[in-house]
Amino acid sequence: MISPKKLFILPIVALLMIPFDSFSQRDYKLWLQYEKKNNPELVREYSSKISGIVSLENSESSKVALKELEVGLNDMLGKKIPVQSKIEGENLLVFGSKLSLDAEIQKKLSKDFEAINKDGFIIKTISHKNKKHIVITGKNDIAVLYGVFSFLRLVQTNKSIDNLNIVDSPKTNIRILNHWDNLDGTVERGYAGASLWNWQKLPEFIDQRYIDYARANASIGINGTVLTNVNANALILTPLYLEKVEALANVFRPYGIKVYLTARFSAPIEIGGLKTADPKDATVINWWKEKSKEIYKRIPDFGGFLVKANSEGQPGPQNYGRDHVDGANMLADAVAPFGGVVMWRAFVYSEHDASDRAKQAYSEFVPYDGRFKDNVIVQVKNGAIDFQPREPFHPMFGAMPKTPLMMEFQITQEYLGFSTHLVFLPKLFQEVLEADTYQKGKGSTVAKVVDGSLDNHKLTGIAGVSNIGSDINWTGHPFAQANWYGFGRLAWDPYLDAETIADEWIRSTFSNDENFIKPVKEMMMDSRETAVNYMTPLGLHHIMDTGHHYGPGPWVSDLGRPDWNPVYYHKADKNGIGFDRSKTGSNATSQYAPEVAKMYDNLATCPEKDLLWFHHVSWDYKLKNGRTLWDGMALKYQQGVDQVEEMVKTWNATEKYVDTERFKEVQMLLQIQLKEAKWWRDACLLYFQQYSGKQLPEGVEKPTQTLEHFKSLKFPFAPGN
Ligand code: GCV
Repeated sequence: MISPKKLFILPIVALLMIPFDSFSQRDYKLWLQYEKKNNPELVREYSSKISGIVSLENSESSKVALKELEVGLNDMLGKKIPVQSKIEGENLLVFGSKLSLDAEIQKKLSKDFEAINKDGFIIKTISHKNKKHIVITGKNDIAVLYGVFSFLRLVQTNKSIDNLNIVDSPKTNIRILNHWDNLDGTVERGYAGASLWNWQKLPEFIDQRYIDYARANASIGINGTVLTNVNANALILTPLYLEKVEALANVFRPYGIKVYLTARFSAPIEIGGLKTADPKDATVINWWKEKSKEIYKRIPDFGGFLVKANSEGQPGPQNYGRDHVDGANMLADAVAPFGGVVMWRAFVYSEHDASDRAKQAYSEFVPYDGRFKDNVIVQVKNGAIDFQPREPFHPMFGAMPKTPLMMEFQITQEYLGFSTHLVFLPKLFQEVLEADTYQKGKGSTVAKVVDGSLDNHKLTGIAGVSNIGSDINWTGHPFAQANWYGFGRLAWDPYLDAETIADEWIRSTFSNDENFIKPVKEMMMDSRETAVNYMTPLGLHHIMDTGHHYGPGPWVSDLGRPDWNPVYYHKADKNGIGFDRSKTGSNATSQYAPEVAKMYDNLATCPEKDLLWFHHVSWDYKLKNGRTLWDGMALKYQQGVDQVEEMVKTWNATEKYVDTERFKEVQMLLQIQLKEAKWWRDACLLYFQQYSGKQLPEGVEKPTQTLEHFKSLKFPFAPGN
């Protein structure tokens, strides 16, 4: 018999025997869990179609693909699948690029090869010498790697692999993460720990994280990374750092990920010893040419530069009386001989321009249409202000047909509750991509602008401001991993819908059990609207607290620039609330195509979700549901809180389907979200009530704190600032 004392000690010993990382492994493994299938029938079914793996090539990328197949299939099917280099036997999983395939197979797939682009892949069940096999192929080994991940996803999500016939190509060519990572290891707007890049230990020390990062990105088709913050530091372009960048590029290459850097416009002065950074000055032009040559000597597949110029204090061509075209084209000439591109950001608004901030980027950039060099792509945020919980699509989309425009989404949740709030962003991304610009009549969606199909552009791209950091779970919140995943999937195919993405992600990350998937998917799908409800309902925007943007701050009115103050955006007064951007106001609506402008201009047709973005309406304005604006707004705030309560309940009911660590993590985070949703509701309603002068309608909980209390809250060390 075991003594009571031993009974007490045993669990502790057992606990100590668990390797440290098994606590965190699941979180760390992202959507590449490769969970063992517990359905023997399914295992039998898959095994019967994959009796062996045939790797036809030996490149670094093929080795990565082979390892992935071995790890993935062995883990999921719970047995070792033999690997061979020749097609001998039947029901083999054969992979390799076009030229490695035997002539007969190539011929069989010739139509499919015609249909795919450089990064596209084919996954097909074929009959070869009277034996059935599954072939994964593409025009090069990176495309094959994408095919391999896609095949593994089929198995991860319990899909059939019978008679496969998948022919898939990405619709954009630059699918890129923007890291706002500083050289000192901090991350601007980063809420998941420090920067992944350990500049001090590079180039000699290659953190396993770099490899796992590349692998995760490749698995969703991301093919580029900008390592440094757009608020740039010129030092990254010095030999000391370029050597480190080169080391990272070497790690990422087999995964098909190109490295890009941010170019500080004043670098020729700061690190080049020149007196000017004027883009028309011959010494400056030459300096960038030489710098590019130096970079490409180290990194032959270097992607190019991302530039934030003359925006929020960053230097740019306007410092020398030049314009954005002059600046972008000068850099474009420097990287063109090496096949590089320049991604020039359109996030500009000026303290010297008194016009509506939402109009400024369009006003400045649209006249440049058609003047940029071929290897310049203009990077435009999804909305005209700044990554708000909801913004109408940016009017530049649909207004510059002669210029390739790339989308900039923000994956990190600067204005959406940091990494503590569960907000599934693909819903937001999809809403923007589906928006109709009417540039060429109905159906001219933002997605068609971005994938180049509307105006026949060859250079296309989607960027996402990364939410990745050194946290064990990469993104701070286990569900924020879904935003990284979803971004990659939408960058590959901007027409995918958020629900499909959520489904894939849940299955690959947590479980294939329908009892888990259904409620969790619903929770994810509603989560973005929930956040809008408790933060900025009915078109409100930019009412977050100052600087760090953490929590509500609708009262802030004392910042140096009018357009940095929340009061600039909501314009609440005794008469009502909202920013009049219609014909009677700033006329920002006129920047859209006539059909869209008309819809937004007219109170009767302006979608209520965008109401206060475009109109200043009275507190008694009647909403479509018959409520007054004040009551409707108050009820939306309350609804947001109620929805978070529901999320808490939904999650609590999932305990038996999830490992304890992730279950608890999400549970704790949801409690914070609930607390903060109430904070948002109470602070905003108390503040706006001063102007509406009305009681809270029935059904809205009374605040338990005063407005003064909320105003007194200060967060000097809020992360990411
Ligand atoms: C990198 C917003 C953010 C800034 C960010 C800027 C940008 O203003 O608050 O942190 O700077 O956007 O996108 O350049």
